[in-house]
Amino acid sequence: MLSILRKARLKDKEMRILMLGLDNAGKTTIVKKIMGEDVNTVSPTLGFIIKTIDYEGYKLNIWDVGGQKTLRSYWRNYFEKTDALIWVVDTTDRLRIDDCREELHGLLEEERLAGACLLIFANKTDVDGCMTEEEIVTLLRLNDIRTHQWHVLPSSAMTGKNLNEGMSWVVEDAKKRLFLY
Ligand code: G3D
Repeated sequence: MLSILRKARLKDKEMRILMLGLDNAGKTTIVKKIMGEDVNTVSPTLGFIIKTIDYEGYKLNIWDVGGQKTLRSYWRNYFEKTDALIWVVDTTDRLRIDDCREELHGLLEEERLAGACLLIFANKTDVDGCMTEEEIVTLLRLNDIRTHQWHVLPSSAMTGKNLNEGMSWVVEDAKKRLFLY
């Protein structure tokens, strides 16, 4: 049933994308940058924000859900009908990378996210001394992921690096899966 609904929505050229990650990773700033909004006036996401982006004729509904520890138990309320999951990592935050890995791997066990592809934005790569893509792959144990189609991209919400490339991967992957159901 879910796959039929998903198919119908893809035919309507509509996708539901959930953007998650620890707080301060840059989720809201990424959404703002993609939307062409001012990225210098971002305040922490306390609840959630839904933004609709028109991308290559697709309507992308992006849910930006707050990542503070107290809010993480609410994430599961947003899982239904998710086509793609974008996981945002702060590459300057070495102290919380273990926490970040545990939250990500926990999320991937969620049944309702089973059909979603996973894009990882290794964000804030404009900052000197940030973790490299290779470090992120190792520290988040991305090669252990067998349940989801995943892709990692170094990004910057400040310069816009790889944000369009990321959205494009998400759209292409969802389109491909349309023929698999
Ligand atoms: P969140 O929505 O994941 O909680 P925010 O994160 O989008 O609120 O961003 C948290 C802080 O990180 C913000 O700084 C924001 O400007 C900064 N930030 C986000 N993305 C990048 C990036 O790619 N590069 C750099 N250098 N900074 C980034 P403040 O100072 O407002 O807390």
